[in-house]
Amino acid sequence: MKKTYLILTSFLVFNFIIFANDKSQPNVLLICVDDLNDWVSFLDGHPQSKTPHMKKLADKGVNFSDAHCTSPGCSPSRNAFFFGVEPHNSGLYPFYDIVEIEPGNIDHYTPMPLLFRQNGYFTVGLNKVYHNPDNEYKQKEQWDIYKSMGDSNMNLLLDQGYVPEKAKNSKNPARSKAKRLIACPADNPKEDFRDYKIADYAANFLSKDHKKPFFLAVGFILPHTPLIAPKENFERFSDAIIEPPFKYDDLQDIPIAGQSNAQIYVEKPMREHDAWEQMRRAYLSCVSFTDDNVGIVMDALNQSAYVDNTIVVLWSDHGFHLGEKRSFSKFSLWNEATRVPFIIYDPRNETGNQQICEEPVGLINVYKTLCDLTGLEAPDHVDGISLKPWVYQPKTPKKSPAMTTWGRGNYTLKTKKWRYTRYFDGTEELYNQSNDSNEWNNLASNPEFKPLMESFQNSWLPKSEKPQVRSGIKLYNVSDADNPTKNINSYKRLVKDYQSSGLKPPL
Ligand SMILES: [Ca+2]
Ligand SMILES: [Ca+2]
Repeated sequence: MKKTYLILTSFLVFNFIIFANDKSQPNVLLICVDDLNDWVSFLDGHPQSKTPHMKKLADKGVNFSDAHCTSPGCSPSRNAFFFGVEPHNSGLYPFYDIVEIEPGNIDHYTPMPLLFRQNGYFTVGLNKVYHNPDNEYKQKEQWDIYKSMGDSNMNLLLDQGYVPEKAKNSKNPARSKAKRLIACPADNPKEDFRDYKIADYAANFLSKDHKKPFFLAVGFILPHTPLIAPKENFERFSDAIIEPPFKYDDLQDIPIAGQSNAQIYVEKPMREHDAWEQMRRAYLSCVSFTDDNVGIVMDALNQSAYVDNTIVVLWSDHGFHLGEKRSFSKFSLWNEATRVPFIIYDPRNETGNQQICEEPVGLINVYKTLCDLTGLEAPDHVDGISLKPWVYQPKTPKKSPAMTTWGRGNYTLKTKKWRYTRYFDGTEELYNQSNDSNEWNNLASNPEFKPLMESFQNSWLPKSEKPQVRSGIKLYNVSDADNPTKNINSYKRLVKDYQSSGLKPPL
């Protein structure tokens, strides 16, 4: 009996060592950035963006320059990413506390970190991987280590940016109810910031010996609001900030279901206080701070034993408006909110690295792509396709568009030439990207394009939609088949209010 046990143990140990040293089993480093739009120096979003570390990674790997989120909100985007399921198949359209969702809705899914763990990986999650507080969901099953780190007390330089009065007058502006619109530097060392803390933790992890292959997910929270970064990062943007392309009456040719996605309740105070430039400067500063932190992680990887055997994926959960379409932040189906930076660097990729893939791709495909690149089998419930053909041959033409969902019944498709959007009430938008990349001229009412729009509908829009998962729900900023009037009505009230303010109204 004892002898059998010993033989079995040594067999397991032997196998384990073989597995740990098996070069074909690569590590995964997932760099998850919150609310990062195309204002990065490896895309064409803003000419003043300064992101040398992310650019270095984009230049080294495959830079997917026309990548789009599955949903333009943290919670539905990240749920789709980590479960690998489209919102119309999961019913996870709006924001949730997924720990509160009733059994039978999502517990049959294998989240991405769990799949890697079940296949012998050591899994580490840092800060915002899922939407907070969803990191508690199956935390013990999914993660060997899960760490959350907060900012230390922030010493805000209130007069060196934009801070709403309500926040200024509060005892702790950075934690006040009005914190969302704070855009100013803090006179703290970088070590006080949570994003630096996790970069440092990840760098330390990468400097250590690990017996198993690892799946390391680093979740940076900036440039999510409040837009607070070290003074040093703000000082990099002392020049006047160039205004992004903007059209006053842009919303005029957009159906009301789409218009109501514009966050004019932020656009109005920004104009009243002439604060857009400060907001944009703060955004660029926060992006540059995130870039510094990505640099810390990448430098550590490059100096580590894992440099030749680690797949790096950098992505953001959705984009961000900074005044375009009279909107702020996310929650829309326009390019500003759907387009995301997306890089895959696989050191084994001799044919595709150092190239740009200009084909439209969706983040829903990351689950299957990572399975394909690491040799794991994706569970049956996972949607999307593997992007491996484009990772290895980035110039391969791609027929399928990238699709983004925002609430049940609202979808947008991005092809190389077109953006086609259909809302829950049947209204539509169509933009020709080859001469209207700002999406200013809605062609949907032109009968010439009717057949094209019908072919988009028939070929690519979902034929059925799972009902919205209801339990534990937090609904806001969605006008959709389940909540058709609330957001539209509040938008109409805001437009009226705007019109009486003396400012140039959106319509
Ligand atoms: Ca986000
Ligand atoms: Ca327009």
